[in-house]
Amino acid sequence: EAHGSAPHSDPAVEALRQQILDRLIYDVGGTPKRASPRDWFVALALAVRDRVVDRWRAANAETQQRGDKSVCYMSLEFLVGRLLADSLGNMGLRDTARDALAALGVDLGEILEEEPDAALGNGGLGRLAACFMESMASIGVPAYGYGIRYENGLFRQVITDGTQHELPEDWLQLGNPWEFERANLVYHVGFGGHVVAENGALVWRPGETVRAIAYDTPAVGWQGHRVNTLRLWSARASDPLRLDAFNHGDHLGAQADRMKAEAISRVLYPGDETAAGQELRLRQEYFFASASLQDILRRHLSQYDGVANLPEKVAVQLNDTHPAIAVSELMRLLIDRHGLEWDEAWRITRGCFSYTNHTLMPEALESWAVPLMERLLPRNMQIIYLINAAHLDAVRQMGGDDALLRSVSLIDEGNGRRVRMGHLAFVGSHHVNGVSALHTGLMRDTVFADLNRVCPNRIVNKTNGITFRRWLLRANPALTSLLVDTLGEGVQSDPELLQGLVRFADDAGFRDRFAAQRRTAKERLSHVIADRLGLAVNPAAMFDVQVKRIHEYKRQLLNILQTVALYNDMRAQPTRDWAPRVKIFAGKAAASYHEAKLIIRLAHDVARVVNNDPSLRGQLKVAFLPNYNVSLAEVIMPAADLSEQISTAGLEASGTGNMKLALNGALTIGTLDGANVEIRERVGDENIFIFGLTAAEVASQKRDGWDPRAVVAASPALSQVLDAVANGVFSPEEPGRYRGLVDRLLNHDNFLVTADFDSYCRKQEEVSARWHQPDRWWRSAVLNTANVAWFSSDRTIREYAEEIWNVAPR
Ligand code: DL6
Repeated sequence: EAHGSAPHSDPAVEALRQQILDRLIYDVGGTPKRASPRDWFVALALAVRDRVVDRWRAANAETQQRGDKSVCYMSLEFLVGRLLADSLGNMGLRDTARDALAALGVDLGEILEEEPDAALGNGGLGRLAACFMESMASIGVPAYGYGIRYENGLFRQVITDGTQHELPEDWLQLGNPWEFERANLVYHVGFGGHVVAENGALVWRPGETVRAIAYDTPAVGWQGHRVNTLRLWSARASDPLRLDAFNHGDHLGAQADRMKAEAISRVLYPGDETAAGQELRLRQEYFFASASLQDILRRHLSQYDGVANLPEKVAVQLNDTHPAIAVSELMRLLIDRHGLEWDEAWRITRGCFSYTNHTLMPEALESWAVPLMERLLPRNMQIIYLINAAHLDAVRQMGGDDALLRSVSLIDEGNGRRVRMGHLAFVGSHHVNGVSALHTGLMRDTVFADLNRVCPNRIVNKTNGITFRRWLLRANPALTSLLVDTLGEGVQSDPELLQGLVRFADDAGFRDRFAAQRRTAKERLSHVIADRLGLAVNPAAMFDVQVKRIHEYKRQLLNILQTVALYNDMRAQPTRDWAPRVKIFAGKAAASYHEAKLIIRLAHDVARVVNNDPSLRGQLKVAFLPNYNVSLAEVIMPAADLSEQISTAGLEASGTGNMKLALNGALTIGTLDGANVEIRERVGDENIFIFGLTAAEVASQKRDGWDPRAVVAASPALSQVLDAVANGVFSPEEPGRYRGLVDRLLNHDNFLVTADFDSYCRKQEEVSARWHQPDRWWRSAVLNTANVAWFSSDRTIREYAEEIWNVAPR
């Protein structure tokens, strides 16, 4: 055989083997003898992509031919992670690829590790967008995901001496075999300049124009059912080089325009503490909104005579307020470029858009200073004023008083005039949704109460979901094979079949098999902990896991303080039969979020003391795994016994890690917050550990005023813990390191850590007691997996399709 390996007897394997070799030789330019694992990864990815492309073309052609409505999911974030395992799994090629590579002397597992994560998102919101892309393809909803092709995704977290450092994540450094650069799909996006009257019309003359170039990545559905497009925009300068300046020796200045334009797609979420950072963020939002809408209109007009039927053919979902400027931009394009009258343009705009809210935290509700908008997007600002005038007129006609007008206005007059992007998205959409039942209720009752009054019935709920293909089938092959053995192959396609596990929950043999698969996953995670931290943990111990962004409202601090309390108790009562635990943390703090970074530091300081205390005899370990990303999540989720979902009630919109962990059989300890409420409804009260104040209690306690010092004084355990932390027991080299942190708790405690502490510790005692009864523990674990099918993102997408988008899955 020409390339030094023999043909395989299975024709499917042989075909793929040959295709991989061809790709290696003709695209990568390698030879089998000298190919690196990275070369093999690229060769395999390209071979798989070839097969995906045929389905992709067919799906697009069919949608166009039938005139089906499609969804445009606009999101500044798509936290995709790796794609090779996903594509192989969904195309049913995993075994074939393993054998084809083996025939070439290459190990598939090793090759999969070569792929860098596409980390084009911060956390839940971005990962939700990625799960939705997979689900839309899987259930046959024609869709485009629109976003930005950031050269640097979410930063790489490096921790030295407990301190987080942010390094650039250079995922494109070695190229990206999945994407197609569409050099012929280029749009111009303007910034700045002036609006002038010409021949009775207003014309925007931008001061600067940036080109948006499309990069397409196929999004493959389950069993290759459908392939959709993730279209990400890259920014290029219109004039990359000022040749005169260059020739006069100003080599850097000659490229300044290029740097400025390309900065738009350089990094995900540029720091916005400076005015320059804020402006860059707004440029990103407008750049991707404008390019995406121009693309949508171009595609529509290539098929239809006009834009009147756009709402029948396209549903545009705004993922949070980041793309909200699209509302005024579509108006601008329809009026200025396509010559529509205002009313018709507004009918089309409102007919197309719907908006998802992902947070009620005041600091996350976007607004832009009017002067910045006027300078950067002068025509859009005019249009926003006009939308607002019409909107406020309607409210006035309904009898709205000044207070109501002020509250529902798109312009916040209270803080130096700012455009409220949530209001713009709300007013420009036919539906607005929250992401869990509790969150949607709070939207109606709090932040959007007045808008809800003037636009009744616009707010609906769509509880989040996760794709089971990635978070169960791929992440947890051991559990999946047990499920397939027990419930049949069909369970991979139809999560409702998981219900069939209920009757096995009381079967001791099954529970043992369930626990045994868990053990496999825990051993794998133990190796990762040993590799990355040099820490030996016992896979038989309870793996108590909190993995998510580090944020005060998510209350990693509560977990750390409970860890210290447990540490104190274990030392005070060394002979008690403690449930051995490994406390596992992972997550990134925003670069400028000092309190969150201090929490990371505290976790490390506590870990150092606890992990080195021989008196515990290994009963308690603390591991903070650095650089949490999708790939690491895929290792942690299957290995967790206890899932920490302990946010201050009312503040976590939904959570999706809670769903991933419950699906893999972890028991939740949590507050009645976000989707925890709905998880409890499904798994049953006896299979979840709920503690703490409810959202209503949190609100009334804050309203009535409360004294955290009194709460601490009444809790001996908490007093002891805070004393130790404040006095440098965990930071002897800098005893005052946590004094400020403890003072903040005693004086303000905005996230009610002290208020929930005792209730949390009592619940943790119940958790330990349950761990001592393996029959009961594993029964609960099985019932978690059995009862969470509803949290499949296929269900979420079906609801969006039917109730918001009016799109028929095929
Ligand atoms: O909806 C996805 C995800 C929820 O599960 C989380 O509860 C929520 O915190 C997150 N929201 C954001 C919004 N951030 N901003 N802006 O990430 O959305």
